[in-house]
Amino acid sequence: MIVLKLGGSVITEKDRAETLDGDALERAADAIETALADDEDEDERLVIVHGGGSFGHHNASEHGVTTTEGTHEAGAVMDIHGAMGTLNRFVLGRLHERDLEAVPVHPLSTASRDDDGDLDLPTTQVRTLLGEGFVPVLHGDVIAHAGTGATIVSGDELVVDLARQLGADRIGLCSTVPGVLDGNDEVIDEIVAFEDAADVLGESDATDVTGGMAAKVRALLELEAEASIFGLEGLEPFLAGENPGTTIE
Ligand code: IP8
Repeated sequence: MIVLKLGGSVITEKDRAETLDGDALERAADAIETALADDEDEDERLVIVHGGGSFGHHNASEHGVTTTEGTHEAGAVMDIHGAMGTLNRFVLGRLHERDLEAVPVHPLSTASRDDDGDLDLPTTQVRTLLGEGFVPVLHGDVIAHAGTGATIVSGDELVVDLARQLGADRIGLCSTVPGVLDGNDEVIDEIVAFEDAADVLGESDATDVTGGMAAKVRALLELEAEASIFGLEGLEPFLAGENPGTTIE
């Protein structure tokens, strides 16, 4: 079973509010279609999570909402969730055009955080959808947070939690870069400890309320399953079982 994250910066123009990168999304959808068509036994289960990019992050920062700073205003929740819902419909639309049985799972309606900020993401729905042959498509969202109102849950956090709960075999993060880059802009093939790449792991440069590459690597290192970070050109090879980009053990 594979958990795949489509980075928000990959499928949107990240610096222009609510602007889709239609070509990139088409390419991603083509790669997913190819992978599922090649899966003769139909046993390759896939869960997709997408990030926000220019949908969601701008709304979240306008309302001062982060993963820890919450809001008690329904209008703010609707703004952020609405933007993510719009992007989710774009993603689903491209998958449906390819006859893939993709259905949305909105974290606002299922997930929450406790007083300590720990995520509770019920997965019965996702498991059942998978068992029935659907491709669940989740997204970063705004969710209920005990004592804080509502805060952001990033796609990365969902990927890590889903991978752990569902016992994913492989995790893929499709990003704007071809992998984690070293000081000479070369892809680091493998990271087994944060220290392997600590000096090159900076923060994300555009508006991103949920952290950059460093946060991704830290979270993936905690997982049992092997994870890969790769660019759009790596998506098809990844889904075909190869290890493009950076492998995080
Ligand atoms: O792009 C965050 O998801 P991410 C979504 O995976 C928001 O960090 C800001 C609602």
